[in-house]
Amino acid sequence: MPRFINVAAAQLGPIQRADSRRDVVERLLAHLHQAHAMGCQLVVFPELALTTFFPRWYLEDPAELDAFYEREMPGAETRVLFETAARLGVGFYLGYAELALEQGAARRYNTSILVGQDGAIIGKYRKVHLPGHAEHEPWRDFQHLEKRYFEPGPGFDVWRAYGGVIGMALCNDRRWSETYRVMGLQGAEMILLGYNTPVHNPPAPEHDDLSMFHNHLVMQAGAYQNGTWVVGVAKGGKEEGCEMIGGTCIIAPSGEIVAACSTKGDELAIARCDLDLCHSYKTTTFNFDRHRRPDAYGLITSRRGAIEPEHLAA
Ligand code: ING
Repeated sequence: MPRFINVAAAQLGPIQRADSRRDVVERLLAHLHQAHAMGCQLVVFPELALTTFFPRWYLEDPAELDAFYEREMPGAETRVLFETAARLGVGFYLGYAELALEQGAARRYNTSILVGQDGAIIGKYRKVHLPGHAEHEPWRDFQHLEKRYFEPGPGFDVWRAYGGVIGMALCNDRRWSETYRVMGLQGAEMILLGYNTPVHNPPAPEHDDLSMFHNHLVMQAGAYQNGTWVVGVAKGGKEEGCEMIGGTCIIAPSGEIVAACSTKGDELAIARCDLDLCHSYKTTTFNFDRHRRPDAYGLITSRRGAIEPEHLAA
């Protein structure tokens, strides 16, 4: 029995600071309804899909900062997403800023959830790789304070859902090969990830012209090297003066991009994903049990003992 998921990669254009949760949820609902009309079972939204990318600012007022987080999920303004999912039979992945009370303390995470076609939460993921910096760095055109506003998550999981094995990641996670391998070793057949990526990277402006190349390079490699589908979904366009890349796409286990957005606004890229295509790679080229050698590279798990280039060692 073939296992297909009709997936909608639901790209968002900019979310400005003044846009309310209600404004944004209306856009997400439009995506859900359009995806349903196109026969999709799963909709993948971007990272921090309910607010503007607020880590671009150094916010000193705790109340101003906390307003960007969700204290409950679903909450009053997002419940309609879950109700609509259940009514239409269309589940979703949603990225958002989570404020959790754990052992009486407020903990803040860059989070995503996977919601089933019945509107129930299947799993939650908290971003592992937090890029940027923790202190105000005024030299930058804009800040990237994820290390200040979020705690790192504990790791990567996969869930049995949608007839297959689904994993989640967020944005900078996609640049690290370990992200895909850790989920690949757990049997991932489809990895969902949203991203908010500025074109300009202040520490390395020489990379700016390659931002879209790097975006696709890492996701296509991750898909192929682990025989898994990868769905990468952008929040793109000029958001509070900051140009963000688009590049939303659905990538097959072959590493090929099979669907992509061509704008930087609210747009669906849709593909009929055959989960059994994973088998062709997981049982041959990337048959981990037959070909992988963890005994040969298990010793090097950190930079300890790295050889520095001569000019750096001086
Ligand atoms: N954004 C960026 C990302 O990893 C970044 C940060 C941009 C890192 C450019 C390196 C180069 O796509 C988030 N939110 O992680």
